[in-house]
Amino acid sequence: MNLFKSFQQAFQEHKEKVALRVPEQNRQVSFAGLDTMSAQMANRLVSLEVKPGDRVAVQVDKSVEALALYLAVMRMGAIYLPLNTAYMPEELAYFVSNAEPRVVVSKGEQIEVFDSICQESGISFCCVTLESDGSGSLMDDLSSFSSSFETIERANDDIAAILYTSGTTGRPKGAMISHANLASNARTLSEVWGWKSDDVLLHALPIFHVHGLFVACNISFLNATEMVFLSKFDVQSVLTELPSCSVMMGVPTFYTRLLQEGDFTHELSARMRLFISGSAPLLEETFEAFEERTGHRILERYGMTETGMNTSNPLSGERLPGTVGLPLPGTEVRVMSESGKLLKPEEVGSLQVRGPNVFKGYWRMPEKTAADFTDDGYFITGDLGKIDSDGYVAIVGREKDLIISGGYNIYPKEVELVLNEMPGVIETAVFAYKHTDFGEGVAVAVVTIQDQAPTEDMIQAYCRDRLAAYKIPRRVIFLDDLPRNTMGKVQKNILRDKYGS
Ligand code: MLC
Ligand code: AMP
Repeated sequence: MNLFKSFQQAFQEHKEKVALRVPEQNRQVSFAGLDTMSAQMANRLVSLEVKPGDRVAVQVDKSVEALALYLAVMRMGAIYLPLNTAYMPEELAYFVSNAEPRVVVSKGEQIEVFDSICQESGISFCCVTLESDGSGSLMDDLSSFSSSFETIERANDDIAAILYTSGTTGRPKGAMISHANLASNARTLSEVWGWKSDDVLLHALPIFHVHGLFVACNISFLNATEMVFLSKFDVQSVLTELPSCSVMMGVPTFYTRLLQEGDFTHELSARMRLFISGSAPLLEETFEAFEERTGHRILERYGMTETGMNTSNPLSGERLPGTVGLPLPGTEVRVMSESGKLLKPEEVGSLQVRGPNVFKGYWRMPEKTAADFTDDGYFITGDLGKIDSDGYVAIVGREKDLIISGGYNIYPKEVELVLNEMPGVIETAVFAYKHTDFGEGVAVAVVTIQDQAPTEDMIQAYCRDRLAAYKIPRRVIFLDDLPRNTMGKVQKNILRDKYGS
């Protein structure tokens, strides 16, 4: 069924309860208020001729209204397609031409970009605006729309959202996530994390990815619990709001940044019952320093855009640093050898997952979908891992060529394809270097044409015009040749060893 029905049931039981507290705007929104706003937005989208199954692409700043829009799209049976606000025009053009949305919601400053995408691609969609302060054409006269909306029936396998995730070919793929995928994950996580009716979640993540949207918001909606809604992770705001919260979710960078603050103490987190980390590896030293400072053992879990959450360290029971915990109830995790043999405890191999949380496939890419699933229905994650004899999963590396920087994924191929087109560049190899704040940073080795070689600044400026800013290589190394093995394949391990620390 439509997941929104489960949310609405909870909202109706807690109409006057605070759903969102926004300290930066000194504003509170109740569950009744959120329900009304999303109903009016759903009616507005209907007036824009959005129908069930249509895509609504959204590239806006984090706000109460943006979250209500997510609910509006879900309740009307359309497909929500969130886009990172850092994406540049060329990246957006690809998403739009691939997804063919009926409506695009963006900031006013992006309207020209989407208008020209519309003209150049020949795909017709309607553009409306939404600003970070909640103004914009989406909101104009919103109160004139009915505040009731009958939730559209959806089958379990109907798609609720498409989230783009880049691939090793450099061509992003739209992961189709169903109502049932989202529902099962939100219910399971509520249970395993012992969600309480008086929990208050400190929300400082972006809402265009799985972590901040599906994990954080869906659990809060399903249980009708309050979120303290910060526009972004700002360490001072987090320190100010922490004393009134009981749960926080973050990428490891959140925790390393908090630890750098002398003001971050045990007392400040006295009401906190749970700090959750994911999206990137949490260093054991961070786990230990955090426990020493606050008395809390961070609960690390493991997930993906395609699968939602797969494993979690336990709420009660041993939280083992360096592991991502146990498979969630209903989710199967296995480790396979290259030849497709099931490996024994402690043996390292390819991590594969199966369960109600696993997505339906890549939008309009049946071959890519087929390639990423085994015959018996396991999704091949591209992560390398092992499982110990107690069932704890540890991620020890990646089969896929991927950099995770501050919780954002960067596929080297995507950056290489852009730079290989740059005048004066012969070839490039993008790899990760150790970054104290983001865990990994983006480095590039560049081979240039003599006498036409661009400078480091020119390379970064070229990327800035074409790629989201977090993908720009911050370390540039000029080489005469890239290291290659006898098959001619670039040896990124050599680059990482030499230039990656
Ligand atoms: C910002 N910048 C980054 C970056 N974030 N560069 C590399 N990696 C990052 N993660 C760059 C900006 O482009 C800008 O560059 C400069 O840093 C300052 O930008 P900022 O916006 O002021 O940065 P800041 O607010 O400090 O952001 C850092 C951060 C943020 C860690 C708070 O990146 C963040 O919220 N990350 C969370 C990502 C997330 O939600 N991941 C979940 C994916 S879901 P310049 O050059 O323009 O100055 C998933 C599944 C799962 O993975 O398991 O959860
Ligand atoms: P994304 O495609 O953005 O959903 O990122 C998914 C990837 O993030 C996974 O395949 C892992 O490589 C990584 N990831 C998520 N959680 C963790 C974690 N707790 N530890 C290590 N890697 C993680």
